[in-house]
Amino acid sequence: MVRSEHRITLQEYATSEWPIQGQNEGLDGVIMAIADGSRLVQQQVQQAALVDALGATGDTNVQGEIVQRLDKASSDIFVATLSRSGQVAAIGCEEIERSVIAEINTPGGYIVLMDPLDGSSNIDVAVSIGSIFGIWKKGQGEMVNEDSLLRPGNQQIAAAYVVYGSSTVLVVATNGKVSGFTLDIEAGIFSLTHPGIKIPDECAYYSTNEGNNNVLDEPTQKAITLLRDKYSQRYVGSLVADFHRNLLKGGIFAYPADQNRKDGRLRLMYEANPLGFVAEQAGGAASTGYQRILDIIPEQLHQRTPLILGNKDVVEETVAVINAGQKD
Ligand code: AFP
Repeated sequence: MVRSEHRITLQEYATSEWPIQGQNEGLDGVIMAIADGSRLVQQQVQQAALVDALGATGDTNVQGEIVQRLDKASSDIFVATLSRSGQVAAIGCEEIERSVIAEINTPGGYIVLMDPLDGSSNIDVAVSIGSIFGIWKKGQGEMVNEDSLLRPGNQQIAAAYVVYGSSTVLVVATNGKVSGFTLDIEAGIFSLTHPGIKIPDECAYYSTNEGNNNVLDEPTQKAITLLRDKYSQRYVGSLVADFHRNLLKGGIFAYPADQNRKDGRLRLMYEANPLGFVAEQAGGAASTGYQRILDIIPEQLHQRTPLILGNKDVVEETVAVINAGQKD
């Protein structure tokens, strides 16, 4: 296959774009650690059925959900690559109940919260899955402990996610800039393929689990019906894949609270906050239905939240319908 012109590699981009004006020193190391880990996870995802790595471990995680063998493998991989980077002081992870604190409390450094493999129920059926990362910077000289991870999303300095789909794409958001890199599997190199991502003004899709309709309250049902009347439905069941499509094509993702899930389904610290940050940097928005996601003051590492995420105008319209209904 003939390749087009030389593309900027992630390594080249990382060294020139991060750190930004002398700030965020070492952020390039964190992003490269995520890229290194995602290459290994991509290989495992691709090979899983051939090397008998599909299926569950037999354990449940802190949320009471079944842990897939690839969940565990991905968690181990990213903990290792992030720890090795020397830039990460603490890691919070969906698959690990307590946070992982680096042995040496470095004076600088980053705090990373991650969902190492999002969309577990899609692993065994060859449907797109992904990894999600929120990145915070700890204070100069600050000693981190478990509570240090409970920072609001508006203090993130970067966020990233990877989609393992028909291609493997890493998207990184820093202040005001969202860039996408595609993995050349043969060369093992990520190159810039999606510079300056902005959510298109036009909303094409809505993504929600329509099977939950009967357990939504009336205002939320109304808001979803309005989305159904205007847009095409696309729902993969891996947040990261649904979000990626909506980011590139224009769309809104909604997993609101319902009778069975009063606090919502998705995790604040390593799903909603990072993707909310990416959405905002790309011109979009993220809300619980009542509050900006990034302004939530977290209480627990694994807490859940309702999530409405995507095109700013459509998120705002949806939130307005939900709120108007509550006042009736
Ligand atoms: P799993 O990792 O357990 O498959 O959950 C995936 C997820 O957290 C998120 O990626 C999806 O958007 C959402 O759950 C799908 O939930 P439903 O299966 O209830 O629609």
